[in-house]
Amino acid sequence: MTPLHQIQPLKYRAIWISDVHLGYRGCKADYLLDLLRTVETDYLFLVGDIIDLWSMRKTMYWPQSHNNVVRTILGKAKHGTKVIYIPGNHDESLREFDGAVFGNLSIHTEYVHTTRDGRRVLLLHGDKFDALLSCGRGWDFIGNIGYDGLLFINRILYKLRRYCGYGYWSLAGYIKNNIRNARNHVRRFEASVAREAKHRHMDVVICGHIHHPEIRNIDGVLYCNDGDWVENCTALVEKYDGSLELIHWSDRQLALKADLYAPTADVARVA
Ligand SMILES: [Mn+2]
Repeated sequence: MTPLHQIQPLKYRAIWISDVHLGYRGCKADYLLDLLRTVETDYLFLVGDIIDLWSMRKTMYWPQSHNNVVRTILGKAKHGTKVIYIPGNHDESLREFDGAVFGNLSIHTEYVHTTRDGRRVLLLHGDKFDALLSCGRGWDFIGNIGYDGLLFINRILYKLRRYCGYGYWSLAGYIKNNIRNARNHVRRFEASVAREAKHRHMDVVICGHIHHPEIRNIDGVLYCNDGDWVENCTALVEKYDGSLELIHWSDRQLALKADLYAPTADVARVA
Protein backbone atom coordinates (compact mmCIF):
# COMPACT_ATOMS: atom_id res chain seq x y z
CA MET A 1 0.00 0.00 0.00
CA THR A 2 1.21 3.52 -0.83
CA PRO A 3 2.41 5.45 2.26
CA LEU A 4 0.01 8.20 3.26
CA HIS A 5 2.36 11.11 2.60
CA GLN A 6 2.90 10.03 -1.03
CA ILE A 7 -0.77 10.18 -1.90
CA GLN A 8 -1.69 13.46 -3.53
CA PRO A 9 -5.19 14.76 -2.92
CA LEU A 10 -7.08 15.63 -6.10
CA LYS A 11 -6.62 19.34 -6.62
CA TYR A 12 -8.04 21.42 -9.43
CA ARG A 13 -8.03 25.09 -10.24
CA ALA A 14 -11.75 25.00 -11.03
CA ILE A 15 -14.68 22.59 -11.05
CA TRP A 16 -17.99 23.00 -12.86
CA ILE A 17 -21.09 21.07 -11.88
CA SER A 18 -24.70 21.56 -12.92
CA ASP A 19 -28.09 19.88 -13.09
CA VAL A 20 -27.79 18.33 -9.63
CA HIS A 21 -31.56 18.64 -9.03
CA LEU A 22 -31.49 18.63 -5.21
CA GLY A 23 -35.05 18.10 -4.00
CA TYR A 24 -35.77 15.65 -6.81
CA ARG A 25 -35.86 11.91 -6.23
CA GLY A 26 -33.53 11.15 -9.16
CA CYS A 27 -30.61 13.22 -7.83
CA LYS A 28 -27.48 11.15 -7.16
CA ALA A 29 -26.44 13.18 -4.12
CA ASP A 30 -24.16 10.47 -2.64
CA TYR A 31 -21.89 10.48 -5.69
CA LEU A 32 -21.71 14.26 -5.65
CA LEU A 33 -20.94 14.32 -1.92
CA ASP A 34 -18.12 11.89 -2.55
CA LEU A 35 -16.70 14.15 -5.28
CA LEU A 36 -16.97 17.27 -3.14
CA ARG A 37 -15.28 15.58 -0.19
CA THR A 38 -12.48 14.08 -2.28
CA VAL A 39 -11.39 17.06 -4.38
CA GLU A 40 -10.08 20.51 -3.59
CA THR A 41 -10.57 23.46 -5.87
CA ASP A 42 -9.92 27.20 -6.01
CA TYR A 43 -13.18 27.89 -7.89
CA LEU A 44 -16.43 25.93 -7.72
CA PHE A 45 -18.90 26.91 -10.43
CA LEU A 46 -22.52 25.81 -9.96
CA VAL A 47 -23.90 26.03 -13.49
CA GLY A 48 -27.63 25.90 -12.76
CA ASP A 49 -30.43 23.52 -11.78
CA ILE A 50 -28.62 22.82 -8.51
CA ILE A 51 -31.85 22.96 -6.51
CA ASP A 52 -34.94 21.71 -8.33
CA LEU A 53 -37.60 24.14 -7.17
CA TRP A 54 -40.04 22.85 -9.84
CA SER A 55 -39.94 19.37 -8.39
CA MET A 56 -40.13 20.62 -4.79
CA ARG A 57 -43.25 22.58 -5.62
CA LYS A 58 -44.89 19.31 -6.72
CA THR A 59 -43.66 17.05 -3.90
CA MET A 60 -41.49 17.94 -0.96
CA TYR A 61 -38.45 15.67 -1.00
CA TRP A 62 -35.35 16.68 0.95
CA PRO A 63 -33.32 13.80 2.47
CA GLN A 64 -30.25 14.27 4.67
CA SER A 65 -27.86 13.65 1.76
CA HIS A 66 -29.28 16.66 -0.12
CA ASN A 67 -28.77 18.78 2.98
CA ASN A 68 -25.19 17.48 3.21
CA VAL A 69 -24.46 18.63 -0.36
CA VAL A 70 -25.52 22.17 0.51
CA ARG A 71 -23.52 22.10 3.75
CA THR A 72 -20.41 20.74 2.01
CA ILE A 73 -20.56 23.47 -0.65
CA LEU A 74 -20.97 26.18 2.00
CA GLY A 75 -18.12 24.59 3.98
CA LYS A 76 -15.85 24.87 0.94
CA ALA A 77 -16.78 28.54 0.57
CA LYS A 78 -15.95 29.08 4.23
CA HIS A 79 -12.52 27.50 3.74
CA GLY A 80 -11.50 29.66 0.79
CA THR A 81 -13.08 28.15 -2.35
CA LYS A 82 -14.71 30.82 -4.49
CA VAL A 83 -18.23 29.53 -5.21
CA ILE A 84 -20.07 31.08 -8.17
CA TYR A 85 -23.73 30.15 -8.57
CA ILE A 86 -25.24 30.61 -12.04
CA PRO A 87 -28.96 29.77 -11.66
CA GLY A 88 -30.73 27.61 -14.25
CA ASN A 89 -34.40 27.24 -15.17
CA HIS A 90 -35.23 24.90 -12.26
CA ASP A 91 -33.80 27.39 -9.75
CA GLU A 92 -34.51 30.53 -11.75
CA SER A 93 -35.95 32.51 -8.81
CA LEU A 94 -32.31 32.90 -7.69
CA ARG A 95 -31.70 34.97 -10.85
CA GLU A 96 -33.28 37.88 -8.98
CA PHE A 97 -30.10 37.93 -6.87
CA ASP A 98 -27.81 38.53 -9.87
CA GLY A 99 -24.65 40.19 -8.56
CA ALA A 100 -25.26 39.33 -4.89
CA VAL A 101 -22.15 38.47 -2.88
CA PHE A 102 -22.21 36.45 0.36
CA GLY A 103 -18.55 36.21 1.37
CA ASN A 104 -16.97 33.65 -0.97
CA LEU A 105 -20.31 32.83 -2.61
CA SER A 106 -21.73 35.00 -5.37
CA ILE A 107 -24.66 34.73 -7.77
CA HIS A 108 -24.48 35.65 -11.46
CA THR A 109 -26.84 34.93 -14.35
CA GLU A 110 -23.76 34.64 -16.60
CA TYR A 111 -20.05 34.82 -15.86
CA VAL A 112 -16.73 35.14 -17.67
CA HIS A 113 -13.84 33.09 -16.29
CA THR A 114 -10.24 33.18 -17.48
CA THR A 115 -8.28 29.92 -17.50
CA ARG A 116 -4.70 29.69 -16.23
CA ASP A 117 -3.53 29.67 -19.87
CA GLY A 118 -5.44 32.88 -20.62
CA ARG A 119 -8.52 31.63 -22.46
CA ARG A 120 -11.79 33.52 -21.95
CA VAL A 121 -14.62 31.25 -20.87
CA LEU A 122 -18.31 32.16 -21.05
CA LEU A 123 -20.41 30.42 -18.39
CA LEU A 124 -24.17 30.09 -18.70
CA HIS A 125 -26.79 27.45 -17.88
CA GLY A 126 -28.19 27.18 -21.43
CA ASP A 127 -31.99 27.23 -21.05
CA LYS A 128 -32.27 30.52 -22.94
CA PHE A 129 -31.53 28.59 -26.13
CA ASP A 130 -34.68 26.46 -25.71
CA ALA A 131 -36.77 29.18 -27.33
CA LEU A 132 -34.69 28.82 -30.50
CA LEU A 133 -35.14 25.06 -30.65
CA SER A 134 -38.63 23.97 -31.51
CA CYS A 135 -38.69 20.46 -30.02
CA GLY A 136 -37.31 21.48 -26.62
CA ARG A 137 -40.72 22.09 -25.09
CA GLY A 138 -42.05 18.86 -26.54
CA TRP A 139 -39.35 16.84 -24.82
CA ASP A 140 -39.95 18.66 -21.55
CA PHE A 141 -43.59 17.67 -21.88
CA ILE A 142 -42.80 14.01 -22.56
CA GLY A 143 -40.31 14.01 -19.67
CA ASN A 144 -42.91 15.39 -17.29
CA ILE A 145 -45.77 13.02 -18.05
CA GLY A 146 -43.50 9.94 -17.91
CA TYR A 147 -43.99 6.49 -19.33
CA ASP A 148 -47.35 5.76 -17.65
CA GLY A 149 -48.68 9.00 -19.01
CA LEU A 150 -47.51 8.06 -22.49
CA LEU A 151 -49.30 4.69 -22.34
CA PHE A 152 -52.45 6.43 -21.17
CA ILE A 153 -52.25 8.88 -24.07
CA ASN A 154 -51.55 6.00 -26.45
CA ARG A 155 -54.79 4.27 -25.36
CA ILE A 156 -56.85 7.42 -25.86
CA LEU A 157 -55.27 8.10 -29.24
CA TYR A 158 -55.96 4.51 -30.30
CA LYS A 159 -59.63 4.81 -29.39
CA LEU A 160 -59.95 8.16 -31.12
CA ARG A 161 -58.28 6.89 -34.28
CA ARG A 162 -60.46 3.77 -34.33
CA TYR A 163 -63.55 5.93 -33.87
CA CYS A 164 -62.49 8.01 -36.86
CA GLY A 165 -61.78 4.93 -38.93
CA TYR A 166 -57.97 5.03 -38.84
CA GLY A 167 -55.73 2.05 -38.11
CA TYR A 168 -53.37 1.50 -35.21
CA TRP A 169 -50.58 3.99 -34.78
CA SER A 170 -47.62 3.18 -32.59
CA LEU A 171 -46.56 5.75 -30.07
CA ALA A 172 -43.43 3.67 -29.39
CA GLY A 173 -42.49 3.97 -33.05
CA TYR A 174 -43.11 7.65 -32.90
CA ILE A 175 -40.80 7.98 -29.90
CA LYS A 176 -38.08 5.92 -31.57
CA ASN A 177 -38.26 8.30 -34.48
CA ASN A 178 -37.97 11.14 -32.04
CA ILE A 179 -34.80 9.73 -30.50
CA ARG A 180 -33.16 10.59 -33.80
CA ASN A 181 -34.73 14.04 -33.49
CA ALA A 182 -33.44 14.27 -29.91
CA ARG A 183 -29.91 13.68 -31.15
CA ASN A 184 -30.38 16.46 -33.68
CA HIS A 185 -31.80 18.58 -30.90
CA VAL A 186 -28.59 18.15 -28.86
CA ARG A 187 -26.49 19.06 -31.92
CA ARG A 188 -28.58 22.17 -32.59
CA PHE A 189 -28.34 23.22 -28.94
CA GLU A 190 -24.56 22.84 -28.98
CA ALA A 191 -24.26 24.82 -32.21
CA SER A 192 -26.43 27.67 -30.86
CA VAL A 193 -24.42 27.93 -27.64
CA ALA A 194 -21.12 27.89 -29.54
CA ARG A 195 -22.40 30.52 -31.99
CA GLU A 196 -23.28 32.88 -29.14
CA ALA A 197 -19.85 32.37 -27.54
CA LYS A 198 -18.11 33.07 -30.84
CA HIS A 199 -20.23 36.18 -31.35
CA ARG A 200 -19.03 37.40 -27.93
CA HIS A 201 -15.37 36.67 -28.80
CA MET A 202 -14.97 33.87 -26.25
CA ASP A 203 -12.52 30.99 -26.62
CA VAL A 204 -14.55 28.53 -24.55
CA VAL A 205 -18.18 28.18 -23.47
CA ILE A 206 -19.33 26.04 -20.54
CA CYS A 207 -22.98 25.19 -19.96
CA GLY A 208 -25.28 22.45 -18.66
CA HIS A 209 -29.05 22.08 -19.04
CA ILE A 210 -29.32 19.22 -21.58
CA HIS A 211 -27.71 16.51 -19.37
CA HIS A 212 -25.28 15.62 -22.13
CA PRO A 213 -21.58 15.85 -21.09
CA GLU A 214 -19.30 16.94 -23.91
CA ILE A 215 -16.06 18.69 -24.84
CA ARG A 216 -15.89 19.46 -28.52
CA ASN A 217 -14.54 22.07 -30.85
CA ILE A 218 -17.37 23.76 -32.73
CA ASP A 219 -16.43 26.29 -35.36
CA GLY A 220 -13.42 27.64 -33.45
CA VAL A 221 -15.02 27.62 -29.99
CA LEU A 222 -14.43 24.92 -27.39
CA TYR A 223 -17.94 23.83 -26.38
CA CYS A 224 -18.06 22.18 -22.93
CA ASN A 225 -21.08 20.73 -21.18
CA ASP A 226 -20.49 19.55 -17.62
CA GLY A 227 -23.32 16.98 -17.76
CA ASP A 228 -25.51 16.28 -14.71
CA TRP A 229 -25.98 14.36 -11.45
CA VAL A 230 -29.22 12.60 -12.35
CA GLU A 231 -27.95 10.30 -15.10
CA ASN A 232 -24.24 10.86 -15.79
CA CYS A 233 -22.50 12.00 -12.55
CA THR A 234 -19.99 14.17 -14.42
CA ALA A 235 -18.07 17.35 -13.69
CA LEU A 236 -15.80 19.53 -15.76
CA VAL A 237 -12.44 20.49 -14.26
CA GLU A 238 -9.64 22.92 -15.02
CA LYS A 239 -6.21 21.61 -14.08
CA TYR A 240 -3.40 23.93 -12.95
CA ASP A 241 -2.00 24.09 -16.49
CA GLY A 242 -5.31 25.54 -17.70
CA SER A 243 -6.47 22.42 -19.55
CA LEU A 244 -10.10 21.35 -19.30
CA GLU A 245 -11.28 17.79 -18.74
CA LEU A 246 -14.52 15.92 -18.07
CA ILE A 247 -14.50 13.59 -15.09
CA HIS A 248 -16.99 10.73 -14.74
CA TRP A 249 -17.37 10.35 -11.00
CA SER A 250 -19.23 7.04 -11.04
CA ASP A 251 -16.13 5.45 -12.68
CA ARG A 252 -13.65 7.28 -10.48
CA GLN A 253 -15.48 6.38 -7.30
CA LEU A 254 -15.21 2.66 -8.08
CA ALA A 255 -11.51 3.00 -8.87
CA LEU A 256 -10.80 4.89 -5.68
CA LYS A 257 -12.75 2.43 -3.58
CA ALA A 258 -10.65 -0.39 -4.96
CA ASP A 259 -7.35 1.36 -4.25
CA LEU A 260 -6.55 4.51 -2.30
CA TYR A 261 -9.99 5.82 -1.68
CA ALA A 262 -10.00 6.26 2.10
CA PRO A 263 -6.43 7.66 2.55
CA THR A 264 -6.92 10.11 -0.33
CA ALA A 265 -10.01 11.46 1.35
CA ASP A 266 -8.14 11.84 4.66
CA VAL A 267 -5.22 13.68 3.07
CA ALA A 268 -7.62 15.95 1.21
CA ARG A 269 -9.29 16.85 4.48
CA VAL A 270 -6.11 17.81 6.39
CA ALA A 271 -4.25 19.40 3.45
MN1 LIG B 1 -31.95 23.30 -17.00
